Amino acid sequence: MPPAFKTLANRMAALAGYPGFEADACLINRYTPGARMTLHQDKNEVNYGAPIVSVSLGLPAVFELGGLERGEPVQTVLLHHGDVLVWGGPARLRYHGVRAVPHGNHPLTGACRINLTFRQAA
Ligand code: MD6
Ligand code: FE
Repeated sequence: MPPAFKTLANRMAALAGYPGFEADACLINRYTPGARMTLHQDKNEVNYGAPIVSVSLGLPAVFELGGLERGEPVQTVLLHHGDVLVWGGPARLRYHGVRAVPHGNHPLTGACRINLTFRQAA
């Protein structure tokens, strides 16, 4: 992982109230217009004590944040280029997803959205 990415993720987690966070994994997803991610829980890590740090780049997208059970109502957050969302603690296993990315052209990424999701997996 590029050191600048790790530093960013660790600092954002600390700002959000997770000072011990040490990112050791980064999933990168590229969304073209129309692509979406259905509601899910991030359950692949051993360590649910650590938060998820999500960095959005490029085209905007509507992020959905549900509850701890599937079927609970969702809150929506519009994520723009450069936004960082951190969820952890009692929110760590909340269902979440991304609605279909709208058509558009971002000056830095073109016709796509890129999401970097940092975790402390170990
Ligand atoms: C987002 N991404 O793109 C949210 N989850 O804003 C995720 O929820 C996600 O990108 C698991 C694995 C990769 C992801
Ligand atoms: Fe996720």
